[in-house]
Amino acid sequence: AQIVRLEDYRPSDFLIDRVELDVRLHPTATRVTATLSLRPNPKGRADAPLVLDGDEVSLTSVALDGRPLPDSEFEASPQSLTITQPPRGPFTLTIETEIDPTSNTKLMGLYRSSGNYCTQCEAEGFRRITYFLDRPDVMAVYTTRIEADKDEAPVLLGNGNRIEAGEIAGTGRHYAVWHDPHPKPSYLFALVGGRLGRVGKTFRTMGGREVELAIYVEAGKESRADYALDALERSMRWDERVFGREYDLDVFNIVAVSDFNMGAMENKGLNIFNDKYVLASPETATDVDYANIEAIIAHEYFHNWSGNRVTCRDWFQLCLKEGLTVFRDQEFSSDERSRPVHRIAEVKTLRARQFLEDASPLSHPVRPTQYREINNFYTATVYEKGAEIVRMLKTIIGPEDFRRGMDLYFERCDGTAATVEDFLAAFAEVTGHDLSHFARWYAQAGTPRVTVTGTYDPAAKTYRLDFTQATPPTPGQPDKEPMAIPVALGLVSRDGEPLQAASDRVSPQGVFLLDKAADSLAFTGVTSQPVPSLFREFSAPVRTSLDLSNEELLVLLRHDSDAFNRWQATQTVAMRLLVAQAKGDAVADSDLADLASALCAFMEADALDDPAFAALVLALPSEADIAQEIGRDIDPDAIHHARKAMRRRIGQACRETLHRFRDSLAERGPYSPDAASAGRRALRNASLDLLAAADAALGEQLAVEQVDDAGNMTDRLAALGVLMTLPGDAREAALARFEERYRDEPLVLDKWFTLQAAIPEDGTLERVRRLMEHQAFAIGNPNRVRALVGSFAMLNQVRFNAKDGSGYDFLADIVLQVDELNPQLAARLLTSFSSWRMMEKTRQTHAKNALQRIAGKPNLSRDVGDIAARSLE
Ligand code: BAL
Ligand code: ZN
Repeated sequence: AQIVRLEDYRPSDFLIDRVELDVRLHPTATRVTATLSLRPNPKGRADAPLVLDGDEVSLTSVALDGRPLPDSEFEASPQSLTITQPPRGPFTLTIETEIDPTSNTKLMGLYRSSGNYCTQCEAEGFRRITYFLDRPDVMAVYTTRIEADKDEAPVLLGNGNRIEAGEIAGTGRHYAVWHDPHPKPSYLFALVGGRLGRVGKTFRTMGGREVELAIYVEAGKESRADYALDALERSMRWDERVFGREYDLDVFNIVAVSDFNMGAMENKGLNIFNDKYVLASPETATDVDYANIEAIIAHEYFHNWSGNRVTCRDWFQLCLKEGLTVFRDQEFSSDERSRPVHRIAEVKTLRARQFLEDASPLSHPVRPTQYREINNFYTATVYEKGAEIVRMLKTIIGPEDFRRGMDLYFERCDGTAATVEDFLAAFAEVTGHDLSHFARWYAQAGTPRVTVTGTYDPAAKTYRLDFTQATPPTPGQPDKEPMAIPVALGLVSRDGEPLQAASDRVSPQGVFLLDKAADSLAFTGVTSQPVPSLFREFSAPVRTSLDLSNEELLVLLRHDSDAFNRWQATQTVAMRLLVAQAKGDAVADSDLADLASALCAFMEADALDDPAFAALVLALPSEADIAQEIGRDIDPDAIHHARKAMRRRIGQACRETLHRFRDSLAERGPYSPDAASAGRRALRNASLDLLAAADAALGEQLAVEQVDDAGNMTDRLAALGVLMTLPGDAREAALARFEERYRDEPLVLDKWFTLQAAIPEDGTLERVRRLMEHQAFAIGNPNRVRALVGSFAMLNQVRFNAKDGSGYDFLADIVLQVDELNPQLAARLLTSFSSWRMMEKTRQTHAKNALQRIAGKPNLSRDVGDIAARSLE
């Protein structure tokens, strides 16, 4: 397939100022008339033909300035429409096309979900609706007339404000006209037509304008959108307060649909959401679901400025909107919830997804320089590492200059399609800093490793930290330059007393900038041998090697003022022991005992001060995290056994405390999704999990009781999850009761699919195959496929990586099957092979065979072909 390169970017030869669309919705033959006001781009080539993009559209007619064009003046195929000799001044082009939304299983362009019409245009879906200059630097003002059968689609929504609506007498049809005054790229276009319920409220902006907020959902589920509506209002208020950003239309609509490739989409004034990230009730959604809804509602809303008002020049700049907007939604959630708890959750995700990607053949820079299929670059690297870059920038320049830089960026780039350089220029200007070295974070792939050693001189009362950094080779980048790494740090005394140490290379905020391959930092006035607390709040997306003993790390658990590092210290100790055990190295029993007793002591002393934090401390690194840490010759079975044994050990050691938490944290009042209540549930359920690891019979009894008696989905699902680790009739009976109870709740049955797909037992693959026949499963629905097949591949380390290759073969079969319907979904599933080269030899061979079988299949989509080829490189 053709490779698109950043270095080949050139401005469009034509611009489109206005778009008038007339869309007559029909299940299989929707007619679209697009009237485009075009003009040559002064920055483009003179004498160039006009080449519009298309994808599976069928042309009915084309007219130029009202004159129907004869065949000799244009060339049309489903992929493009070329006007060979366009005028050299402004002109209008009227294009009539026909599309079939019902057979659109790719869920890109205009398609149907549960009978409703909806669109998804990012990245290149608009060209599946009409021929267009489908690139983000072509920004136009859109007016959209939508017409539909009144019964089939009583609700008609478009971008911007509704300016007209009416009936078409005698036809049973009606229409609405929507106008969006803000110029936008085609990827932000959206329309919806369907039978939908609505919840809404009025929001008054900081400038005093009234905005009608509304969320549309499946009729009968309106009350489940209340939390999302509340989150939207809080997001709007927060963006005014923290970034000074005000909303700019009279309405803000959100529509939830059940067939959606992504989490949600930030179309101007008309966000379209995967219903998983809108619908919630205590009976159907967990605390994690509520937190995700809050974060994603905020994320899409924040795009109104970081993405829509300022958009991307080209798709290589995707991180410009995504990394920045993830950073903004993370900050929002941290302000609404507990900052350290949220930071730990962010870092867990970053390591599980982005570090994994960066260590795989799919590794790429935050701003890639080439792609075959842009859909494959909506990655953890672009999103999560992209957010870390913005966070580091703020850490380095400080919060005041960060805000001034953001203001300048929004002001200067408003209404434009910008680049990463434009973003950095705003901060360089307000600070006077040269950010060219820092910019390397966008260009250089791979996770840097920072190695630190500390030396104490008691006579001189000095302490020295020696740092080195190195970034491993990644595809296309064999040699790496040093990065600009902010190290937030402090020194902790062993007895918990404050240490008055000074270093002139550490900023007043406690940040040292490591920007060379090796550097040292000296502290004076250090009166006792300290323990360094490095990368506080995870100040940079790096791996670290520290020469600290387990004992010293456990000092941090007790005494560090930085909550993130208290958690990190425990994780590091647990990881060391788990890796050693999984590799078959000798592990001293006393080391295990020390970890267990440190955890028990921590729980006795501190857990109830912040139960959410305590639950995170109790959670051991996942099997996938351990595999990543080992990095080569991985045996997932050995990892599974090591982790299971450590859970048992901790459960046994802390049994009494865990029992006490079960009682003292029991739910008293009605369910509330707030962070403090969620934290108590998290600790209580983490206690159940460890108790069950220590005593299966007791665990089964407690878990069965909780599955049946729980007053909310969080507790019910947590208990059912515990039962997944305990084979037997009780588990199967609980699963059957759960299925019966939620048989009409697809989003809840997804959770039921996921739990079963992750069971680390021999029979799981058969179970997954059986569940694919379940009435609730649908191969065309991304949520169902991800819940069952995706969870098997991503969560079930033992069975997906089965030594006989059966897990890989299964996934390959499904990827090929899904690819015929929905290439984006298929390609996403296929990324679960990304760490195949780290496996031991037998598994590697099976994985390679499965990948080669996929790569060799004729007529693969570009999405799957690209991932398969890069995975094998
Ligand atoms: N722009 C695609 C969905 C999102 O990141 O918001
Ligand atoms: Zn986004």
